[in-house]
Amino acid sequence: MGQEKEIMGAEPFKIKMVEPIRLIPRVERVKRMEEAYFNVFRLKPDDVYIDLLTDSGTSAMSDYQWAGLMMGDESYAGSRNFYHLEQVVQDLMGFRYVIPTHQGRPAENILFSALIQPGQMVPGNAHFDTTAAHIRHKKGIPVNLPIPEALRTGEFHPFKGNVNIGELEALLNQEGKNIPFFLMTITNNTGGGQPVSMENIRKAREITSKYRIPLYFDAARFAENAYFIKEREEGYRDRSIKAIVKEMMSHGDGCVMSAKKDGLVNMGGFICTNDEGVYQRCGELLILMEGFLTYGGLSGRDLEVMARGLEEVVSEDYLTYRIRQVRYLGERLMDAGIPIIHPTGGHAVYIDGRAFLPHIPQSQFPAQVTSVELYMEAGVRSLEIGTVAFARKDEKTGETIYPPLDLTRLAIPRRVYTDRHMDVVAEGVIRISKRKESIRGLKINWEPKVLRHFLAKFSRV
Ligand code: PLI
Repeated sequence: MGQEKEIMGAEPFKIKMVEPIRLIPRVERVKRMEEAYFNVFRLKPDDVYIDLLTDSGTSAMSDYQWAGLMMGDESYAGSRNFYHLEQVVQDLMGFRYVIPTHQGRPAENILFSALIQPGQMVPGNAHFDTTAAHIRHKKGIPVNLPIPEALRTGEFHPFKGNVNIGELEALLNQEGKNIPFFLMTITNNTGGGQPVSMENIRKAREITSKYRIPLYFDAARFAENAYFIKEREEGYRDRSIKAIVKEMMSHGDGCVMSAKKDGLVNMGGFICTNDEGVYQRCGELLILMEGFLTYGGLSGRDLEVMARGLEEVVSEDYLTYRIRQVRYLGERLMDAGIPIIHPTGGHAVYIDGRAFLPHIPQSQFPAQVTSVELYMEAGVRSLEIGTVAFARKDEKTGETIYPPLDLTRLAIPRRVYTDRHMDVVAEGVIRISKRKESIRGLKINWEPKVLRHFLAKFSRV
């Protein structure tokens, strides 16, 4: 008997509970979309067949997590579930202080309130929309420094999430005194869920240390990032995911975390820091905004399932299944000639809206149009991460500054859908592609002042 390879590749779980979904008829989908002002956030989930709006807070919990719900200690101060969470996070990430919050945004709000002075710049590889909005809310200036390959959607690069080291060094050299911290987002959600290499993290650490600038992670998808390092980076193949996570985090001073992603929970987050002063300032703000240090806006049972989710997410079997499913959808689309960000990232497949609907100008939101059409075609809800989300008016000239990428994101909830669901999604996109010449653009009729994509109302051009 030779060394035969094990048969592998199926989901590393079996399904214990199901939630029915259904495809409402096409005429109703068209009506629902018009009633929602062509904004997918305004759709009712009962009218959605396959919901790829986000991978945030949409994971299926395991039996181990559900069992943990019953172990909630709802004491106002000192809940034992907080200490479990603290121990898991310290063991996983190695940071000294752990502050629970109810999701990623309050973590950003509190940490940034503690660190940013008006007028300061916060560089990063790719800030997410809420992150950039929170930096601006503290009167700071978010600065994205992606590598050039990140903007070339069809080109392969193993670590498109990397920060541009040359530009980072130049900025720190020029503005060092005006920079409270550097934020490394792993994986980069805005640019395709693309990972950051260990080498890039290490180099960013070297430069930020030279200028005495703390390095924080936006760690929402840290486990997916670690998986790509193991898969693609020289020297990590034989390291465990946990060891890779520990090494990544050893280059940072702390993190903000939306546990709604790689925490495998429906609600939860935290801040970590090694700096006692920062911990104290954040703790005071936490009590003001979220609650006591040992619950941070969550019930004890929520803290427990978060601790258990973090234990589970670093399983290599789970991550192999997870990344493979995202890749499967990407491959189905690429085989049909659909322009997507290549390679696929950790949590989603991103269609390049301008390449997909080249006859629709960016001012008429091709990626938003794709998202709207996909709902009407197949009942699939996706999300625009492009012009609607990121275009801004230049304060001086009043001109629109367009983001470099206009993307439709198909974010895959964790442990929720099967490959057959992915086939339906791919089929929906392919059908749109066949009739795309007849598709028209959209215009905005109303928008709120911040984070307009959540609520904006559109109509057909
Ligand atoms: O949705 P929150 O407040 O738990 O987390 C905010 C947040 C911070 N950083 C990153 C990288 C995110 O992706 C993020 C939230 N993302 C959402 C909601 C998404 O749909 O991608």
